[in-house]
Amino acid sequence: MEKIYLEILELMKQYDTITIFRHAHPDCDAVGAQFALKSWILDNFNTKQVYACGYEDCGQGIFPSHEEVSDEIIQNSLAIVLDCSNKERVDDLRFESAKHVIKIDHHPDLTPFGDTQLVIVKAAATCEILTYFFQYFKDYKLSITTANYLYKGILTDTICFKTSNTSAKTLESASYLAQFGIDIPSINRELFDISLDEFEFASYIRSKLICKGKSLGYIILSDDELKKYQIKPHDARNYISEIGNIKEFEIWCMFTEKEDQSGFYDGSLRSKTIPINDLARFYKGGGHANASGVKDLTYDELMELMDKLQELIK
Ligand SMILES: [Mn+2]
Repeated sequence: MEKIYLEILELMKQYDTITIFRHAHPDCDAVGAQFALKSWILDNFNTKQVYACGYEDCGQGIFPSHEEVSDEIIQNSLAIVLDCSNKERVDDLRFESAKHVIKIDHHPDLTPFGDTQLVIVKAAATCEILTYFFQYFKDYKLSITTANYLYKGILTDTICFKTSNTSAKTLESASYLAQFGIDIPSINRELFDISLDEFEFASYIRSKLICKGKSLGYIILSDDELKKYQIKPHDARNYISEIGNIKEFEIWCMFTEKEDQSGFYDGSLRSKTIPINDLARFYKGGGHANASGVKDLTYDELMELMDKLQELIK
């Protein structure tokens, strides 16, 4: 691993302009990694131009907004793509025009891309990988701002250190970051406190739970319901955690009807231990072994998927 860390640092030193990308619909790990890397580079190489690219912001936590960057800047830059396993999902495909592309990610590397890759599938978050990297270069400055961004990414991708990929190294990384004086309770509040509206939506969702057998539960939300609560399908699916701590469930899912295509559903699937990503890929999705997504399902396909998931449990 040391060799690749040195190679990446060397590339950062070589380029005057660095553009940092991440996946579409960014979560806290994606933007946490993006702004952590940006602040670390600027803290240590203050003459460089560093840009956080992308078109969307993250709906959770407090992060700076994405920046508008010209084609020319990107073409002359070193591009670093974070937390994104396939290039189609990068939130700004212009990264491909950069002089050199580095991919740093923790998702299964099914479709490698870029000129240099740092992929650690065992890491619970891309922010965890960056923490290894910054820890390796201990002589460089790591500010409390950088530590804050990284901690937010690790905390959210592990759902507060509860996911199966939370390892000793994950906790060591969090512990390392804590040494820089981050405010742990206030980060928790920033990321996880909910508004009264959100509380009411969560209560509604709980009332919509359907159980299939003892070990499988799912929720389906129609476009009308989403409009009534003024919530976007993607944001609504984040509420899957509302049914994530039911003892009886091995697998639980949440589906939302598409805004622009009535009768079609996107879904999030979660499991305690049973791998579900192979099945998810069959339904135009994929992801981690215990957390995957599916896309563009008709109601019948959705029911068929429920049958197949039930078979996986047996
Ligand atoms: Mn991630």
